[in-house]
Amino acid sequence: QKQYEYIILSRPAPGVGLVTLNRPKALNALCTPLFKELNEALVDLDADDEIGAVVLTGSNRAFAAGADIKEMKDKTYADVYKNRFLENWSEMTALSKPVIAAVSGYALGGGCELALMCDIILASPTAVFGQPEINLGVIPGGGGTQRLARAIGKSRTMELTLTGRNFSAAEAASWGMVSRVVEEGEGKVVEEAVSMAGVIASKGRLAVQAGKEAVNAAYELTLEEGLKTERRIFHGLFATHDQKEGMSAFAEKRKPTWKHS
Ligand code: CO8
Repeated sequence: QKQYEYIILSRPAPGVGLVTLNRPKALNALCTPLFKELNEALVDLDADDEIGAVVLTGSNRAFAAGADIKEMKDKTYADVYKNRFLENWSEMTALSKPVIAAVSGYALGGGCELALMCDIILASPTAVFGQPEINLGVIPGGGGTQRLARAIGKSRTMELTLTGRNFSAAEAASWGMVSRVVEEGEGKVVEEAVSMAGVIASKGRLAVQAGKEAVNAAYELTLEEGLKTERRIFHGLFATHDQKEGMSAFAEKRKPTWKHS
């Protein structure tokens, strides 16, 4: 297995990959080498036949406190434009397998945007979200204005982007940005996320991949195109072993055995 400096990789349950951001001294600030490792690990897990779903988490104190401000502060326009700064951050949105963010503590700036790039977000009651970039003289650059607006609507996103105020796990849940707030306790949110990932990993992988693809299409297409896309993907699943197996198992009152083919 590869050696990483800023992340920890583990397999806490069958079919589940867990990536833990591990830069505690900087509250998991997302420096370039950290993001490079994260992208590499996620691509490897996505290609791993043993893995059905991935959990991404940080520490109890911080999911991630944002992009690394100290790394960014002296960059010029020429630097960031020429080197296409942050463009690779969204590579993880191209993964086929679902990624669940288990958020505890600070998820600020790029940290909040990282959570928003995941497919499902679970939050601990201690989670603190925010897009504080306005306080640094900039705006979100990792999709904050776009993904947050789609997740919670224009007025709230505008307020949060322009005031930079933090928002709580309870607010995030009531606005539908996170699936739910789990019960209090250190490690609980990771436990819940791993358990959810385990459930997803126990399904047929092709159907899970198709479900993710279809839901994501809702964010890119018109309703008509989206419905058509959904139907095409649905139709496509009739070419799989797992569709025959899943429906036969139901008719025969037994548990299906997925072959992921
Ligand atoms: N970058 C670099 N270092 C950081 C960051 C950061 N974002 N956040 C915290 N740290 C460091 C601190 O400098 C400190 O280091 P040191 O001990 O060497 O002084 C250490 O982490 C601990 O932090 P604090 O002492 O500040 O801890 P507190 O508990 O007092 O405060 C806070 C915690 C409130 C989270 C505070 O650290 C803070 O405000 N951090 C900055 C939050 C922020 O503004 N984030 C947004 C950054 S901009 C951004 O993310 C742009 C996104 C770009 C696109 C992303 C694409 C996905």
